[in-house]
Amino acid sequence: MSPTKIVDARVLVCSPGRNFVTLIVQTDDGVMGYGDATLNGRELAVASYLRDHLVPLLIGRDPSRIEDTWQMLFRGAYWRRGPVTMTAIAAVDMALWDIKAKYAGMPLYQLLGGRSRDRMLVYGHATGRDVAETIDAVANLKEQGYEAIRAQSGVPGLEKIYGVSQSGKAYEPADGDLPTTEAWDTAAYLRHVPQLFEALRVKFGDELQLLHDAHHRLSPNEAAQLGRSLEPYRLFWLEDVTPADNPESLRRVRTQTVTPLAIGEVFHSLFDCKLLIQEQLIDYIRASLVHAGGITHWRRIADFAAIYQVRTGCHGATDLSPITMGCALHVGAWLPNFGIQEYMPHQAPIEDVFECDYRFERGYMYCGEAPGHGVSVNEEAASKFPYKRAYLPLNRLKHDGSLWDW
Ligand code: KDG
Ligand code: MG
Repeated sequence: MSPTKIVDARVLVCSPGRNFVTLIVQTDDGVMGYGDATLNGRELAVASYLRDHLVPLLIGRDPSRIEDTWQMLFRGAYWRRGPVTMTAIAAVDMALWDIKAKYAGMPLYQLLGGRSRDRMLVYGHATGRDVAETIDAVANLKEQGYEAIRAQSGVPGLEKIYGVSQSGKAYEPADGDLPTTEAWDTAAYLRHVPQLFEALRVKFGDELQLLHDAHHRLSPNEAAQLGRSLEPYRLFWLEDVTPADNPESLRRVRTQTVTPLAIGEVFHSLFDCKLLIQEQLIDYIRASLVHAGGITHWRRIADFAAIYQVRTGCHGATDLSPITMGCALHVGAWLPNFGIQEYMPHQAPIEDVFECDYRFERGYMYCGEAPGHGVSVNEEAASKFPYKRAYLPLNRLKHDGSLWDW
């Protein structure tokens, strides 16, 4: 049986440990679909976009018309793309796919074309204030069965840096009611990173897959230097070496190093990554389902990437809710050119609010067999965790205090 119309769509903003925005769409016969709409540090802008501009368009629509709804929200707005718009559209799209799969009585991956793989390889995050601490963190993840590990470490002379927890707790970058400030020194970073990976290869040998995130801070030439200096350590990928604004930057990097490159967690659409994919300037595309228009648009990116032998490596930081993870795992189970999935486990009390049927086991994630994308929200529990303003940090050059990319 098919639903006839959407009778309710509501936006839930909650903070069980960190902020999440969720869209809940309900059909006339009571089926609920859930979509993630979280945009770290700008959550309320997406909540308003949904509440004030999209929800009125959804009420009364046929929820089975996913493609037409997507086209209406994207092309019909006149103002296209951008992170707020594309995150809001993604939330609607995930919720409608969830509803369609629930009506079909199938796990979402079946609607996409069925399984291509049994389980999804993930990479975990190892961080330490220095090389020794990072080695311990890698050893710890290895023991948990991870086969691929991203390694970040503090840089001598820099007090605080992206990816490294200062408190001993799990790293959560949106840590201030107002933005905190970090100090940056490119030369110190470029000297340090090869030493970290040298130490990791000496300790763990050749088999372990190692990744690193440069977090958008280098010029094309500096990125090329880093890529070359890391070649002896055979990384799985080097991520976000240059800011994503100029895709042409990657041409210079690509011709200078064979270290595999990944980029795209801040992309919103195929138009952001078209050139990078078409010219085969990257090996992995990192766009996420939540910020790149949901399943409907994201799979167009992935299909386009497949033609050029680019594989996926979906963003999976804690600022993406379990709903995005659920969708990414179903898509990953089907997608022929799936590469790897980032996995940063959410912290308590998130499990009081989100019920998930996916699981992690020994370095791999498994999506569940329940109809839909397998993640739902307990609205009553969510109401106990109200929104708390939180910003990502700012980054300033250590030597003169001018603003840098974070
Ligand atoms: O909100 C910003 C985070 O999602 C980002 O800093 C995480 O770079 C990141 C990653 O690779 O997970
Ligand atoms: Mg990143």
